[in-house]
Amino acid sequence: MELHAALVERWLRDYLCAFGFELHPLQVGWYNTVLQPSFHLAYPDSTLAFVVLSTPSMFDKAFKPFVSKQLLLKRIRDPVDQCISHHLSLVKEHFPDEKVHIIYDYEMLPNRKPKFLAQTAAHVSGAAYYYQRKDVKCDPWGEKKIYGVCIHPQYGGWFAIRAILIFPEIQVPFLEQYAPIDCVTTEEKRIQLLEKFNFHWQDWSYRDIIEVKERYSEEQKTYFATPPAERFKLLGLQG
Ligand code: B12
Repeated sequence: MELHAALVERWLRDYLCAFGFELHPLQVGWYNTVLQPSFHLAYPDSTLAFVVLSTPSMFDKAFKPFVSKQLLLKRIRDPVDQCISHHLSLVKEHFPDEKVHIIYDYEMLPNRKPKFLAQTAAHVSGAAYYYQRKDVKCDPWGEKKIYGVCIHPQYGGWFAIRAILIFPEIQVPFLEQYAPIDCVTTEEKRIQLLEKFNFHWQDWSYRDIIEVKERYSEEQKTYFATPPAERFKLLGLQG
């Protein structure tokens, strides 16, 4: 990787990892080539980008301190989203001479399609393997719509894909691409995974499809199982 890009990555890693985030670099072209044009990100192929994941420890390392410091959270969005945008805005401020475009997982285009496909970005950056229906040879689902799911080699399904950071002025034509680790290898397990993610996602079991290093605490599970509108109350903030 070019020196400038390497320095940017080093700073981002040092800053974000301390808060329980994980970072994976990619060229925008890797993402665009697997997608139809309507989903393309409009940057040259060798543009540097990073996928940002939150790992289980983000809740204690970033979210709880963030909430305790906020006297008045803006009520327009989920507190977790606010915490993440707080940290990523600080990233932007750290690079005042650099253009940094941030797209969050929840951002939609006017046609209601997501601005970026988080799972595809995670897969092409090597962060987490994206298991899709087409990864199963003989599938049992007939006409049903089956959504795909990413599995992280260390955290299984206990993580979220939060954003993509794009540095339009940094080109990295020699960035090395790493394939994501295929950790759900058998047909049987892949079917089980997609069944769980699509039809039983609320019992959390898809997240444990492989042995994991760390999962969400009971406190974090309760928080995420609470509908967004009621989360302010759960945090003891005005509801
Ligand atoms: Co949701 N959801 N969701 N979700 N959702 C996201 C997918 C995401 C990534 C959010 C996040 O992490 N912040 C996570 C998944 C994490 C993971 O994969 N480990 C997530 C989760 C966790 C959930 C829930 C469990 C609820 C929750 O806890 N938040 C449930 C589970 C599903 C269920 O209901 N049983 C859930 C539900 C939903 C609904 C409300 C149903 C919708 C529709 C789901 C869907 O379409 N997949 C939903 C949405 C809309 C999203 C969101 C915002 C966009 C997904 C989307 O519209 N994709 C994403 C966040 C994001 O991406 N910004 C979260 C569009 C479709 C067309 O994309 O199926 O991947 P696609 O198809 C593309 C690929 O196949 C690609 O091309 C296609 C497009 O042309 N492609 C590729 C083609 N060939 C190839 C080849 C390769 C190698 C690759 C990599 C790609």
